[in-house]
Amino acid sequence: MAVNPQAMRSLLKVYFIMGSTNCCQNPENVLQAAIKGGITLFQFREKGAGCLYGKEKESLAKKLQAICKQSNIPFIVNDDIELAVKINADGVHIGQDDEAADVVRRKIGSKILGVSVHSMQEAETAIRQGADYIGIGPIYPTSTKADAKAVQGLTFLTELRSADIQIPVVGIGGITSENASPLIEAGADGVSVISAISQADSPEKAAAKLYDAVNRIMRNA
Ligand code: 3NM
Repeated sequence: MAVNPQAMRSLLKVYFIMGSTNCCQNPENVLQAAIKGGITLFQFREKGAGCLYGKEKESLAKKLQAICKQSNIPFIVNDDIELAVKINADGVHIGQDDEAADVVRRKIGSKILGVSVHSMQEAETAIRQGADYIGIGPIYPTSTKADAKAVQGLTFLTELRSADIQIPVVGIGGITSENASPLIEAGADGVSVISAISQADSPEKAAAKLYDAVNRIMRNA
């Protein structure tokens, strides 16, 4: 673990994930609007048909990183540990098909480390190997990730919290401001979204609505 769990929990509230293929507008404008709306953390995830590679990918990463820096929003890189280290990102997010979390932890030092998990065993391993937070999903049906696993609803999240696993947790998959509340009630520290913000007519308003939805439940908790 490299980040104070309390600080990590606040950062997870509205975790926006995006790459160039997720946007119908210029990604820089989308990110700027999302920040205005109140996102708390950003992940650069450049994946899927038509995505950028090499120098072009790095160039977009640096532009988005600079936008995050201006507003003190930590900038996380999905999967590409080399890129994260090269541009001195604030953290990385990895899945189960990537290198083991302890190997990644050694490469990134005290940067934020997030790991996607789908079972109790994967969660325990991620925690032991130094994850700062875990991501679980898909909570609801999503068409954004082609190889997403079966929809799990709140079952796994509820199981995790009943087992008294206290690591910061964020849910992902099909989340919108309309369906975010049950997730927070079930013990998630925040929501991560791609299309709810990146495909919105107003990414700023969409981010603000998500922020309100999450905070409304947290204040009542
Ligand atoms: N990971 P949207 S679902 C990137 O289940 C990603 O691990 C998932 O996009 C998982 O907010 C997903 O548009 C896509 O549904 C999330």
